Amino acid sequence: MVRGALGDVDAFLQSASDVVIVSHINPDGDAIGSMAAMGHIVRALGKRVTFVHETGVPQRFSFLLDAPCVAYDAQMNPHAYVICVDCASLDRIGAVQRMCHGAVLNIDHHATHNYVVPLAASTTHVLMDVLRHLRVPLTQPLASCLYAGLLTDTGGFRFRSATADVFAVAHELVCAGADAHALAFRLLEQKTMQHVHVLSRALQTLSFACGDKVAWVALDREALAGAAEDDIEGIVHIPTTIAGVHVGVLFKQKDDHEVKVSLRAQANINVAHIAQQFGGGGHIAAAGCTVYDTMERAIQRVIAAVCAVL
Ligand SMILES: [Mn+2]
Repeated sequence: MVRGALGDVDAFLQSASDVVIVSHINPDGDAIGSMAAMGHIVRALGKRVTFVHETGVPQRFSFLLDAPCVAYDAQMNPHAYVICVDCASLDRIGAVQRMCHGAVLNIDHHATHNYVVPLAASTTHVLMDVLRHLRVPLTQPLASCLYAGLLTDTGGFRFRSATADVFAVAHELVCAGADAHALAFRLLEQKTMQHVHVLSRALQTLSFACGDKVAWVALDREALAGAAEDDIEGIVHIPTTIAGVHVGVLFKQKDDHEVKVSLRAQANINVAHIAQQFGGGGHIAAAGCTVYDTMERAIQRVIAAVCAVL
């Protein structure tokens, strides 16, 4: 583990009496789990907390927060003390940036901020160090929030980030009262009705190319109507996790001539290179781009580019 400046956290919290806590747009379980956990930590130190988010909190994560989260509006007063959690950079908090008029503490596991542990599995994993340092007791509600972030950011302890250290932290959190079964059900297994509708539409379009080494699904605007970004979460895994498939692709139609493409590689294939051909980018095994063309043509062009490297 890399040690960041825990002294920054001290200095910030010593001078603040009233803190705004915020996370990134399209929040995931780690974002909301970290906001909620940070809320518990700050309150344990006798300070006031306000949760703010650009778009509000997706319903399935809202049970983690023990106080309402205010959806940002431009009339809101600037604030002297803002804590961002799970944000690789400040612009990830969207319009809430306009509220930051003073000290900003950024606690994350992605990049270089006030306090970052880049090798940590989740921001809530990093927050374990923060609460130990501040000698905040690990209560049951706090343990649940921390566990929620660890669980979701490791894909249910399935990703490479699920190290022995992660299981040691998970053990500590379950001992402190985090309900592993209930949290796994609510955060990983339970689906929204919208998700199931989108999934059903996606499966109807499941297609293969290149000797079944490429699989793709496509969601047109009608299939996406009423679905939030969170409802589409995980759909790209459907083509990608089929045995024998090397590259899985999800096409999402945004407009008549605008299609968002997500590429995932199972084998040792660099899908970032393919996304770059269309002006996008990403990682070797997970990349994306936007193709300004009709759905039909976008599918043709991207699948041809994928098949060309197989
Ligand atoms: Mn995270």
